[in-house]
Amino acid sequence: MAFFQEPPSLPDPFRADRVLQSYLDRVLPADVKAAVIPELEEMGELAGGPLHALAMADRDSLPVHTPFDAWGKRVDHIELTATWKEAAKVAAERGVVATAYERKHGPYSRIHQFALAYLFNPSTHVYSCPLAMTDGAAKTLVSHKNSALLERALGRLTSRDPKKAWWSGQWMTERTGGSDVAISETVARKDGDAYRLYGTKWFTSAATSDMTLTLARPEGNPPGGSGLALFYLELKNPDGSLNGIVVNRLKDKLGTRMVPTAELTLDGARALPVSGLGDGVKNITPMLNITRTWNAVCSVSGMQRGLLMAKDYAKKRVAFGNKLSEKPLHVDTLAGLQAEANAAFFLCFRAVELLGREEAGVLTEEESKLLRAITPLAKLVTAKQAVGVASEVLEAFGGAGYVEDTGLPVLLRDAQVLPIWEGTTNVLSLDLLRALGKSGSMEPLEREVSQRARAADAEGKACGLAAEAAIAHAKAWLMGAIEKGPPAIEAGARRFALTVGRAVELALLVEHAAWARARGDGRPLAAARRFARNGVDRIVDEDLSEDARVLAGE
Ligand code: MFK
Repeated sequence: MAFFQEPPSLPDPFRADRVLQSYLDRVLPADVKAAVIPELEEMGELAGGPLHALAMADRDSLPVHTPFDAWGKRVDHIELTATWKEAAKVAAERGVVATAYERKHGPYSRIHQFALAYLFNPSTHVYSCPLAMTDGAAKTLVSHKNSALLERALGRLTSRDPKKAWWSGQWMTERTGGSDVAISETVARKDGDAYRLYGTKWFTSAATSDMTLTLARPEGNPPGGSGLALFYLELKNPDGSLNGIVVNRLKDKLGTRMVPTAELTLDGARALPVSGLGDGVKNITPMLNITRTWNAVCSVSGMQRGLLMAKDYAKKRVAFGNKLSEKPLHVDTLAGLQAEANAAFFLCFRAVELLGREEAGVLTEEESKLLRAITPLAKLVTAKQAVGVASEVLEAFGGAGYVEDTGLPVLLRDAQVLPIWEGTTNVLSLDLLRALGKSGSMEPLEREVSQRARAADAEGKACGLAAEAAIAHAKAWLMGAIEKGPPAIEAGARRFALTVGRAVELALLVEHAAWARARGDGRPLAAARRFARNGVDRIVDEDLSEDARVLAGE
């Protein structure tokens, strides 16, 4: 009889996720856990069942932009995919954003919310994008205490009723650049009690949202980020027509293909200032810090999804006489990846924990400095891990990982955006330096590593010492670079950030390993050891600038 390979199947992503379960066991008080776990079980069943089945069946669908109706009238209708329509409904009903604002579990509410998002995300073809921006918009309106806008939008952004729920966009990028936002060209002209915006937004994710936050320069304002203002804008007029917005086209992207990313012209879009008429870049940072946290959560959940599939497949696929799960080299390869994913999980959820504490009003001053630094760190480190792990996951399937109708290549395509949007690795490495300089976050980071590392038991001690050594090396490098001047600091900023981030990851893993071993679970220790051997310290002490110059000039 001809051979046909049994395909991989996705286990229930909550029940199969021992790291998430063990983490929740450790950090949540019993009453919170009792309330949260049933919701996560339900989300796991949905994400591993009907949502995953729909996402697989709908794999090739794309959003479709219809610029004109049959009679030539400009309509700019964007039709979403079936997966996205269902994801919107489930996200509202299950409170994937709302949970954070209902705050039923005080400082643990963000853990609750992001655990839901973590399970939901990989079965939705990146519906996490509008959710992240919606969460970021809600947070930004709350931060700026604009009572009229809060009254108008907050209840909708955090609604559990799919018919009432609003989604938000985040329009920052213009043709002048996605990183250097301060040189944005959009202008804002006063019109009665509002403003009219004129300009082009070059990458607007989820252009089908109900509202957006965006930046524009009020006429007469000076150049630079402080001359921009933060505006609130609803996409539709009361009669359903677009609010001075033309959709020029949807982007044709490598991944996130269900996300309707549009190039827009703003031609008199009516908008309201959120917080004064300046400091736009600074005023939008609450949104950036939320979407960056989402990015980290989605990086980790994407890695975990790929590994669940690869491990399932390894138990089925036979080569050279054995299952892959019995092949030492395959097992060794997957172990290295699992260690990366586990370490990333703890860094990401540490950022989530601190955010929840901030919102519950219990964050200490030290934790506040830590949160400022850990947010860009978690985003930049986990995004890089997500791309590396996704690439290896595809390889673990051999040729099948490269074939579209297995549903596997999308894991890599969708991972590749994670180090790009919401601040590239380099921009976030520089943001970390900004946080260290401005908020004095280096010592809190060092203390974070040493306190966690010192929670190690005898078996984990060597890993704890490796984490402490790496962060000490990073600090020593920074001190030396400061003496050499800005070019030396900037050239080494990525290696510095990756070292600090990986040191924090290892220390958090070591701490959890000690807790888990005391309860008979040796797996986190195995992950910590393996992660330490994958390499934590990326610092290079030699001056590489001459090599860099020579190679750049090739
Ligand atoms: C999977 C889920 C994720 C889904 C997301 C999906 C949606 C995707 C949509 C997008 O991709 S939107 C585009 C995202 N764009 C970015 O993330 C921008 C990247 N560039 C930066 O982050 C630059 O660093 C920045 C634009 C902030 C640089 O601008 P400036 O004007 O040179 O900033 P400057 O002068 O250093 O900082 C202005 C102020 O903001 C300073 O405060 P002060 O005025 O009090 O000194 C900074 O300290 C402060 N600031 C900057 N970044 C901050 C911050 N404060 C807190 N947190 C931060 N992250």
